[in-house]
Amino acid sequence: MRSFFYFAFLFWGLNLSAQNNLSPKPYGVVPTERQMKWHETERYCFLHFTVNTFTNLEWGMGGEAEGVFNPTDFSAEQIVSTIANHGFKGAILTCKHHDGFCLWPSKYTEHSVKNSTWKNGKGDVVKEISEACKRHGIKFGVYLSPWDRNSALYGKPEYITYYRNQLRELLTNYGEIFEVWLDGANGGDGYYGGANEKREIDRVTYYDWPNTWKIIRELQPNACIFSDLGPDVRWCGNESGFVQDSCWAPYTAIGRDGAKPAIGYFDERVAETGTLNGEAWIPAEVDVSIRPGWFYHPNEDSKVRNLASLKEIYFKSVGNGACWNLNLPPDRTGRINANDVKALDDLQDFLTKSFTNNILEGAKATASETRGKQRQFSASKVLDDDKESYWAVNDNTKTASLTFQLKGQTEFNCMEIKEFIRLGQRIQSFTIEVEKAGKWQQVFKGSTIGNKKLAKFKDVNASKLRINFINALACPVIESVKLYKTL
Ligand code: FUL
Repeated sequence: MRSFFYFAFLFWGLNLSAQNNLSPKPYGVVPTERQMKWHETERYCFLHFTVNTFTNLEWGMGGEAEGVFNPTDFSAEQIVSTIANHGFKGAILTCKHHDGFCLWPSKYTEHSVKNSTWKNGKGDVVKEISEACKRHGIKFGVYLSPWDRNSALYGKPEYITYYRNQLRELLTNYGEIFEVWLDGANGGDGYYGGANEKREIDRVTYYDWPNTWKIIRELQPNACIFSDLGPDVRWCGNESGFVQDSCWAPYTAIGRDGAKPAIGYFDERVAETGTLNGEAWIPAEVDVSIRPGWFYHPNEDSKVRNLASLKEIYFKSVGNGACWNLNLPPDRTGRINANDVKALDDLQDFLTKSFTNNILEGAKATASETRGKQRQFSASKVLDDDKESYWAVNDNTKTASLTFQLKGQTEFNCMEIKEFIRLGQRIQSFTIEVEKAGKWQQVFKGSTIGNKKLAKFKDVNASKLRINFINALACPVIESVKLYKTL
């Protein structure tokens, strides 16, 4: 009996290692663990809030009196519960915008909430928002503007120490941070401690970014660093709410006019598409405001994006493999305005009604080929809930198909496809077809897939459909496929 168990165990062990050897090798660059967690976050909110909220500006000059910051009914609870209750999984707060005013009582400046009228100088917006995020189980991120129009030091080497000291405060005192947002807007007119002049900096050398990134890694190893160039997450190249339908997480930034790419000075169009066979895994974040401006302005209360616009952004960001960072600017009371909440209600209603019923549940999946004829790589793996299982084909196969037989005729108009991106982004083009009277009819033609593709097409009624993977950089490896009838 003992030897039976011994052999059974040995066989199981051999089988396991054989399975590992059978898996496809990663193709090109792949995401880190911290980037995988970021991909799963999918959508989160920006909170633009500072003196500008009260002065009606987008970019404060830096000389604003601290007393200007005085929300009449600030509620971190209202702000964060609004975000969490609408399915957003994180919040990134402008702890300091270009005007230099700090929403926390920084030790390194007098230009902060500690000298404002709000809560008699005892308030700390960063603390309240971060704690509300914890209570609601969503992630918290910080925006700390590199450009500081208040600081007399700006433009001098000493400013870099000042900036890093502030970053240390934010990354030490407010719990786990999921993203550090580094803005590319830089240099120009400002108050600068009363000098009131124009200061330009060298975008390539001034900030010495690699050494600042080291501080972030040391203090918050799980935080993704966002900037025009990454290193973990890249700006999508526009503030209008999209990446291109063909979008790679792999990315090689290109400089402008033959110069070396720098934060604040690079070719934005490449950021919208990423780079086929790009040199690093740096997926795109789509940051866009729910209103025309980033900060709250009373005259924009009637200009909040409607459902059609928010839907479009969802499909063109999350549905093209990016994450969506939607800005909700708190108003002068210190809350999210009712008009913005109404727009979020409409969006959440649309998402819930559209994406709750996966039509492929209970369907049968078959494939043109299964890697090594092994069950672990079979077509059915795209239908299970296991994020680590996938359908794969043999190494030399670049063209393959997955066919789905539904239980009966059903109406649908949207397919969600996810590549198993831990092994790299591979698919370059695909089509979706449905069977009608024994003939295949194309309903969608797409290019890249990556972390998630939402392929949206006209309503169609069918019981059989297939995805043709037409071209890929390496053998297709597909984690999951879902099918919906969206509103
Ligand atoms: C830009 C800034 O200049 C805007 O004010 C805003 O913060 C946006 C998210 O990034 O670069």
